[in-house]
Amino acid sequence: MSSWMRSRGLPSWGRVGRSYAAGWLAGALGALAMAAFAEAPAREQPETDRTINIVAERFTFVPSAIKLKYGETVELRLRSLDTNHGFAIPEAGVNVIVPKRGGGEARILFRANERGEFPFVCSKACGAGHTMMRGRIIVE
Ligand SMILES: [Cu+2]
Repeated sequence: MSSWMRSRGLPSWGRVGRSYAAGWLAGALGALAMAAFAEAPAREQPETDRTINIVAERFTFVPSAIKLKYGETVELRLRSLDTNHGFAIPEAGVNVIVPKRGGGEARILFRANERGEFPFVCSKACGAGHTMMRGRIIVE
């Protein structure tokens, strides 16, 4: 069992989709309108450049500092070694449940289309150290 979620903030598929639509419209207005139309690919999930596995366990995420290159697209796969946790990237509008041990993984597509640091936190109360359970994505 896994849950897919598209982030809605800046580093997100939503942004990718709008950029792509804008590019397609510009092409359709040009001399190669028919060619652009014929070659417009189906809207599928873009391929990811790599997968990053993240393990959640009271009260850490490992790794807790994830460096990405500007422009790359990654799939974050999260699994828990104990109880249910949450994984939220507030600035990207991401918030998913990381199912308890044996319950599968949560998957998130993240496009690094903005430089900077994007903190992430556990968003599901998981015990005494819950508020210390955090990390950051660094887009360089
Ligand atoms: Cu927690």
